[in-house]
Amino acid sequence: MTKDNTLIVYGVPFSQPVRAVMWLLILKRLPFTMTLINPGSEGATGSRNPAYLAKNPAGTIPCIEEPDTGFVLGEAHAIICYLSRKHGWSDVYPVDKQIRATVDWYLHYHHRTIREASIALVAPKIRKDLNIPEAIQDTAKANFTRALGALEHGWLSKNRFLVSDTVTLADLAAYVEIGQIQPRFTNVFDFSPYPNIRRWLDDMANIEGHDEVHVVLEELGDISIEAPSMDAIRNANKRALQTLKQKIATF
Ligand SMILES: N[C@@H](CCC(=O)N[C@@H](CS)C(=O)NCC(=O)O)C(=O)O
Repeated sequence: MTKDNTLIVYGVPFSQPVRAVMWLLILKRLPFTMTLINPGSEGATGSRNPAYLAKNPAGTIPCIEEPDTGFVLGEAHAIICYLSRKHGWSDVYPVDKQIRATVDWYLHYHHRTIREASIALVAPKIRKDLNIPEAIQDTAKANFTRALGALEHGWLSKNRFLVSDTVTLADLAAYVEIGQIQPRFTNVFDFSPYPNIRRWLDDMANIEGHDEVHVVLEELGDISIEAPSMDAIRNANKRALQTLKQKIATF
């Protein structure tokens, strides 16, 4: 890809599904530029601004754009599968039909289950604008913990990673949700009853790109006692963007 045709990723580093896309791109060393789009905002750089809605009518991040073709794609899992198919990244999205289908199984399963970690534990502190009712937070927490049990006693009791003994797209998608609530980051969940998950979290922290993608959480720190200020969130995103730029420059 020439410089002008560098892939554009719309989003902010704090967003979980944006992190899944960024992590894949760093792991595979595909250069990209991030265009900041603030979730939920109607302002000029907001995900609910008409200019962005024209690209992604759902008004969500992430979204990618290929400048050479003008092709635009939303939904993190559609994006990571598309990029993996396009570039032949068969290590993370194996061509074996059954293994690929199992990765897809997890990616579909994720949405109302593991993804609920954000609604239950993180968004109430970070996205005050969403005003998430307590009943919804409770349901999300129940959905999340049931799914975490499925990972603990099912998927991760059979393999080192979710689908096999090597990392796939399923692991990246799952970690951006589960990893964020660990004591080392936001510290809002107790993992002591989950030994397989703890082992997997440690393994995932050694995967290329983990540290750069999670700078935003390191900057934000523990949110278990006090919700971070808007300034702290903004600064964490800023610092994360600098790190990403430095990393991409090394590709
Ligand atoms: N299923 C979507 C979820 C994307 C999503 O929920 N993103 C959030 C930020 S983490 C967002 O854009 N929210 C828009 C809003 O709050 O209006 C995906 O995986 O891409």
